[in-house]
Order: sequence, then structure tokens, then C-alpha cells
Amino acid sequence: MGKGIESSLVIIKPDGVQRRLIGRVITRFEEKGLTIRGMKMMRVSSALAGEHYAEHKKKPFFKGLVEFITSAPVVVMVIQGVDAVAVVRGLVGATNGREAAPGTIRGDHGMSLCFNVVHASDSSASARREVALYFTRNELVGVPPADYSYIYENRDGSLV
Ligand code: FUP
Repeated sequence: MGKGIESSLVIIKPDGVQRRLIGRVITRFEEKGLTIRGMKMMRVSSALAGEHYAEHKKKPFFKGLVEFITSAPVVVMVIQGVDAVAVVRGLVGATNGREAAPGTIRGDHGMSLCFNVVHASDSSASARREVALYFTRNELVGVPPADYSYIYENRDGSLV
């Protein structure tokens, strides 16, 4: 059973920005039929990185992860659609670029575990938490896209 319309937080990480992959990554989400509700380029502070990756605080890779995500600008986006959290994770692929399936963003564009091009929320609860960390309400655009009636069918319950 689907979860209905959700928002997921996606970050094009410093490697994705430096490698000029911003356009390609955004295109994957647009082509799929997902909607960009908010987007900005920013530099993540150490404090924000610490909050974002709080669940990894005790892990040996935490320091390197924070150093990496704060090292250069990122592009943060709120991506919306029916079951968007799972759909976006599917498009992004497995954490390690070397193991991610071809056809996924990480599978097509990365060879690293830490430098894996994008971050995407891993559950509806993390998505709500992460969207609130990076965006204020008035930075998110709420107009339903005009093409929804061609992307979702009412008959199969996919548009709720
Ligand atoms: P993901 O949800 O796929 O982004 O992966 P995780 O939440 O498990 O990990 C968060 C980030 O930590 C990943 F982007 C990669 C990095 N990481 C490491 O650098 N080393 C590890 O051993 C595990 C994860």
C-alpha cells in the first residue's frame, strides 16, 4: 500500500556539484515525474551537518562525513510525489557507488562510498525531519503541477 504524496530531501553533495552533475541529477527526478518543491545552493555548516547526520555521531566515519559535506557548496532540493521517499531512494541506488546498480544515479556516476554524489531521505520520518532542517515553509512552493493528470491515474488510487 502506498503512502500517498510525500516530500523527500535530496542533496547534491560537494562531489556532485564539483563534478558538474547538478543538471544530470535534477533531470533524473524531473524525467521520472517527480516535482521539485524547493531548491537552493548553499554551504552546509558544521552544526547543520552534525544535526543532519546525528544518527552517525558515534560511527568512525562521522568526522570525515561532516568534513566532506561542509567542504564545498551543495544543492538541496525537496522532491515531491506519490511515495516519493521510496521512489527517490530507488533512483539514487545503493550507498556505495561501486555496488549501486547501473541506471541509478550513484550506479552511473560514482565509484565511492563517501563521495556518492547525492543524499536522499531514507524514511518518511527522516524526510520530515530533514526537510525542516534545510527549508523554511515559505521556501517551498505548493502549486500542484499542471501535468499531474498525465503522470498519475485516479483509477488505481495512485493519486490521493
Ligand atoms: P545513505 O542513506 O545511502 O546515504 O547511507 P547512510 O545513511 O548509511 O550513510 C550516510 C553517508 O555516510 C553515506 F552517504 C556515505 C557515508 N558513509 C561512509 O562514509 N562510510 C561508511 O562506512 C558508511 C557510510
